[in-house]
Amino acid sequence: MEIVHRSCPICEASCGLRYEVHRASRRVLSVRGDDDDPRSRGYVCPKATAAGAVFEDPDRLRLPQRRDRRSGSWEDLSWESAYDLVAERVRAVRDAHGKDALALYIGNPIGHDVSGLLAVPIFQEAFGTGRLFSAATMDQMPKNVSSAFLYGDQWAIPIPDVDRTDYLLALGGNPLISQGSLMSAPNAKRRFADLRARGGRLVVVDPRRTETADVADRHVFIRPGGDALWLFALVNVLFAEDRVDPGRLAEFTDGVEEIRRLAEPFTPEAVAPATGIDPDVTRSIAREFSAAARAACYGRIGTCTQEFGTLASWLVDVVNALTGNLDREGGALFPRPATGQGERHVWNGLAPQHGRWRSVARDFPEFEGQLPVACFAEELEAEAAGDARARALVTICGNPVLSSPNGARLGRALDQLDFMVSIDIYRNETTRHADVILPTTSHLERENYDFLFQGTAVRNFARWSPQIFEPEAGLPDLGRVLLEVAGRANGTTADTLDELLFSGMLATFVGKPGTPAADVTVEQARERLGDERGWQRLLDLMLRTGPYGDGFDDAAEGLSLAKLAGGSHAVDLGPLESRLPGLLRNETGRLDLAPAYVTADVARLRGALVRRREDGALVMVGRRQLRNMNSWLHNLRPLAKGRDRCTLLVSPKDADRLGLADGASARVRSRVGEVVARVAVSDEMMPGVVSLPHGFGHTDPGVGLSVASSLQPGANSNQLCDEEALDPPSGTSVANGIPVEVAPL
Ligand SMILES: Nc1nc2c(c(=O)[nH]1)N[C@H]1C(S)=C(S)[C@@H](COP(=O)(O)OP(=O)(O)OC[C@H]3O[C@@H](n4cnc5c(=O)[nH]c(N)nc54)[C@H](O)[C@@H]3O)O[C@H]1N2
Ligand SMILES: Nc1nc2c(c(=O)[nH]1)N[C@H]1C(S)=C(S)[C@@H](COP(=O)(O)OP(=O)(O)OC[C@H]3O[C@@H](n4cnc5c(=O)[nH]c(N)nc54)[C@H](O)[C@@H]3O)O[C@H]1N2
Ligand code: SF4
Ligand SMILES: [Mo]
Repeated sequence: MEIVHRSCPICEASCGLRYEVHRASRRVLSVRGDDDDPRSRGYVCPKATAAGAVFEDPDRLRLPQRRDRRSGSWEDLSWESAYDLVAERVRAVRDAHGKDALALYIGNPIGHDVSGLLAVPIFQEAFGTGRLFSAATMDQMPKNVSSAFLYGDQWAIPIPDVDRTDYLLALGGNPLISQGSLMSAPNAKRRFADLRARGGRLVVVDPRRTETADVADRHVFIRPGGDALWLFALVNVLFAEDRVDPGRLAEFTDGVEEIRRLAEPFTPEAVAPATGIDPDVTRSIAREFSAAARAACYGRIGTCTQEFGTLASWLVDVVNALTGNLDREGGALFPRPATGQGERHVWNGLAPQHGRWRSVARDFPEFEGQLPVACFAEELEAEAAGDARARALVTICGNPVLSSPNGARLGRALDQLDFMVSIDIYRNETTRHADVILPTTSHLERENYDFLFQGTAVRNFARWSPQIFEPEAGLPDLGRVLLEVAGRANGTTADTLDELLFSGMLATFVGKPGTPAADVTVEQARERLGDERGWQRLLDLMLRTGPYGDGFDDAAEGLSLAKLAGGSHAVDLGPLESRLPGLLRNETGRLDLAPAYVTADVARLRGALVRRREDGALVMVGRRQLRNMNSWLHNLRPLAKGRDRCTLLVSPKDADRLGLADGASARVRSRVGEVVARVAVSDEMMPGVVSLPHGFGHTDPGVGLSVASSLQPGANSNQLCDEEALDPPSGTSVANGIPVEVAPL
């Protein structure tokens, strides 16, 4: 028996875990919270067992699989023949139809695998396709767009300083369940209790009285999609009552007057019908927020995947900025990743890129290289995209048939492809359509570094996690598979791409003024990093040149991969600190708080002011639950067992009106689809709003998820999500606020 410490690879919180393992028998004996982890301090949720359970899951794929299109049966392939087959088919499609005939979809778990994150840019470049889709346009893309135009970096996202604030105004997030997102905060419950214990207040704005609302000082129901209107009303009150004071930001911030003008129509009275929020409540929250010594406004999924996602995401930062809470302690601050990717010297000098090309079927512009996932299916269809359609697809760690709009249509479109390859550890609703599935290591079979979530955490940290088990049957890391596929499809090798990546990164990170490696030459850095290829070398380079790095001096205090690997817990790098204006990536060094790209959408928002809701009209929102992680943990018995969790929450008023009994089945219909779900009547729902979790719908006979299909299949809520409904500036789908009709079955 051995004790190994690792971070949890399931959600953003990345809690520190303590595994008890028996390596010889390849068994995980227990998983507990790591009391000595400075971030999570012993916290765990039920999903913490998942890494072990996935490792042991007999349904997890260990060898490449090939599907016979005629019989539908699957056979094992060797790695060599799988790579060669994929390369040959990809090349054939590209040669016949051009680069854009290839499409890529990238899903969420790549965020938990540094090998994949570091390889994916070169993979994308090697494919060179304009048809890149990802889970981002069902997630944080509106925040990326807002940050791209405010700060010049789509990943410069201000994170609420939850541990030091006196007033947290949270819209459209449920951190008690999610453990915070774009606010990675293990044990959110404890943090909120501490906030209240020091005299602070937590206010939650959500169409559902969530678990977070239950521990808050105040909960306010809001009509889905109403956040931009309501945040503008807060801004309106701040100006009307002379409460605007950007503080230190005033010196380098423009656009405040324009915001005053834009906010004029959005008085608390004007937004009340559309938001459902009493003007007195709006005024009192604006007053409390501006009066608090330190306050943070925060928005998450409910403010992003909705009709006005970009405006709402932008206004969250505007409210913070106007009250002097942006970029200050106890407000919202920018993290500083140890790997240096947010540093100014990494900037390529370009303004945010968008509209360089457009989707074929809908003529929708790309943003920073991505097209909306709402356009995914149609770009593959002969009917919609004609001869210019995509004919081959690579999916990487994603299950868009369950996670993106109108999965049934997407499923049919996948079957029109000439060739599809999925890099994934399961045969699920999406990957079952592939011709080849390439599995990669599961979490305990690989080393990892918490790369992405350094940029979203409430304190700066660095965390290395060791491999616990040797990969089974020679399973490669995700990063290696990406390089092998990209290399072979381009007549080169994975090692050549690795070297290309390395030399490019050396040029970017080494010898830059103001960094620990300012005086180091590329040759010296190369020598100190050694010849061993692979992502570890790339990561070491980033760490040693990063803001906390040792500058390649082993004797210095700073970070290196070796130093991190010598410890067993996360390294705490301190609280978030002010970074403006130095962080801004533009030539002027000034913050434009009212960027034209974003404010252009205010005209559309004004239209929502006059819209009147029909009596009895219902909209649907989603919700996350403690034992789910999007679609992919339902095959683990400990997480899937128990009562039906894919229930439709309905307020007593609506249930009464519609004749829906608690526990009975209901038919839920939208413009694009229909699902059946069991009703749970609950006064936690705002009247006029129903809630159904996403990620379920494991009813497809072709999937290899024996537990999910039998224990907790549920219904695919995205069957109701309309691919035509999106937030235009970001291309993000309206997954919250879907017009639906509900009737007893
Ligand atoms: N209606 C509605 N829809 C939503 C949302 C919502 O709130 N409401 N949320 C959206 C959000 S925020 C997200 S992030 C997306 C997620 O959307 P996706 O990323 O498309 O879906 P997941 O369910 O996370 O699927 C993850 C896939 O990765 C695979 N996988 C897991 N671990 C590994 C690994 O270590 N290696 C490899 N190679 N594969 C792995 C799993 O088998 C699975 O196929 O869903 C979005 N969809
Ligand atoms: N247990 C668990 N944890 C997770 C995940 C998971 O699947 N399970 N997924 C992870 C991922 S990928 C992500 S992105 C994060 C998401 O993290 P969160 O955003 O914290 O999680 P959600 O439960 O989706 O919360 C969205 C909330 O928005 C509300 N809402 C819906 N529409 C509106 C609206 O128009 N306005 C407002 N103000 N609120 C609205 C919903 O009622 C819901 O309470 O969680 C991460 N953590
Ligand atoms: S909250 Fe749960 S799933 Fe997320 S990192 Fe922590 S233990 Fe893992
Ligand atoms: Mo997400």
